[in-house]
Amino acid sequence: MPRILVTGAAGGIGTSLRKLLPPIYPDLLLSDINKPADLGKNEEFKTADLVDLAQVEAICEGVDGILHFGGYSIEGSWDQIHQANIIGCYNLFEAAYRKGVKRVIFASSNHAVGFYPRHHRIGTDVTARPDSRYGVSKVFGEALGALYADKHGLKVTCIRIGNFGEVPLDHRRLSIWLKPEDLVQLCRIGLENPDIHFEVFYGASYNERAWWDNHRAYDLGYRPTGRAEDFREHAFAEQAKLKSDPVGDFYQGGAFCSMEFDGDTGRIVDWKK
Ligand code: 15L
Repeated sequence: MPRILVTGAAGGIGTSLRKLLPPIYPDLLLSDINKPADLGKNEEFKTADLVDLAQVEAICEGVDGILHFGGYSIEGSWDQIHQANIIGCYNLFEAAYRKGVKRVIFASSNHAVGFYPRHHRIGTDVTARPDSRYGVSKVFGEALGALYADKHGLKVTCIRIGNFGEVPLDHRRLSIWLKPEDLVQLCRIGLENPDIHFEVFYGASYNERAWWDNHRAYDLGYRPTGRAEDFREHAFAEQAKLKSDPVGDFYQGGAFCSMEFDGDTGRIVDWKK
């Protein structure tokens, strides 16, 4: 029975995974910088600050696979991103290597490629186009994953998560929605599939409006059960409450693109004409 470490266990995705993973991986070690308030009696938890390599090594001891959801999950100041997502991510891969962990699943993000326009369909092999310091940190994490896979034989899967949740929240999320159970499927492929060396998947359910070619995940057995269009009316009703955002509505990364934007608006063309 593999022992699986989940970092970021107190965060949004971590909290959901704490409920979904135990039937599949009963030997689960949860970690975060702070203990979750609702920690159950049967849950094993160790506190660790990702910035401290010794603490990260301690949680990697005896572990077979890591689901790395720890770090900063939105745009932040350079210091916040640098500490949690650059130093923290380096420490995670280095500690995994030193402690002989076999597989790492890295929670990357759609914001690694957020500056691709929405009408541009992309695969996982495109040049990075991060839309934020947060997005840059995800490109860095994917690069670290490739390095540890190629140089040290760690089996690494990066999941460029779209928007994780029970329902798609707005028009943009109809293209990038990820149902929690579908994330679990992608994690299982990364933890169990014998053909993994280094892979990048999009973390998206079966979304008819998808901007992403996710065929590699499907080739390795991914069969998402979530269908964004089933929530179309809800998403459109929520979208109607939002202000228009010419930059964010043009690019895949949405509001992460318009945040602090003082770039070339001439690049925003009406492609539907
Ligand atoms: C992400 O990567 C964030 O972690 C999440 O908070 C959402 O903003 C999501 O992307 C998104 O693009 O909707």
